[in-house]
Amino acid sequence: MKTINQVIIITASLTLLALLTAGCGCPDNMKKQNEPALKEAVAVIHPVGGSGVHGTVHFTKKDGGIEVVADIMGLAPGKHGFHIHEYGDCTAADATSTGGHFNPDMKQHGAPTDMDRHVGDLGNLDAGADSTAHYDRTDTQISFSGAHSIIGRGVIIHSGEDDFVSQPTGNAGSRVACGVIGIAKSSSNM
Ligand SMILES: [Cu+2]
Ligand SMILES: [Zn+2]
Repeated sequence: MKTINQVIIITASLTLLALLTAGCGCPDNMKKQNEPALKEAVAVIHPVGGSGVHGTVHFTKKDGGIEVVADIMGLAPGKHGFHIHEYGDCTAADATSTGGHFNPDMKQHGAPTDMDRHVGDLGNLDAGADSTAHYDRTDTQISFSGAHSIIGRGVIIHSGEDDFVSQPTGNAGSRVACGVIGIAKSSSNM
């Protein structure tokens, strides 16, 4: 026959076990506040088909927005449309699996400096005679959180120039390279 003390100990143990197995039980917004803000993202750019176009795009949070730095090789000299597309899915042979330009606000296609533009409209890369392009500008529309978040979306480089006028793509031609925007390892160190 159990004593009162034994019953109390068993009840207390079961309560403790229940608390441990239930986990945090924190509301979601509390969990989010405890996560460090994302500072850096990266996309490794792979060729589509036999284009040979490849490189990296780094995204870094700055006071005035997100700085985008791209270094791309294997391009035909001249301008090439450079966009963030809706899906981070480069599985299709022609990269059409990335969908259209990332456009959460249902706006018109435009130049990166236009008020009326897709969030994904980053303009053009400009490749020199050596087939490489360097791009560095800070964008105020893209984000690492909320409706404009680019994390997990696609980066596409096109065969031709984005004219900033033709709808909805800028008439930039086929897709010659594709990458997926992921959280950079260095992001956790900042
Ligand atoms: Cu595009
Ligand atoms: Zn667009």
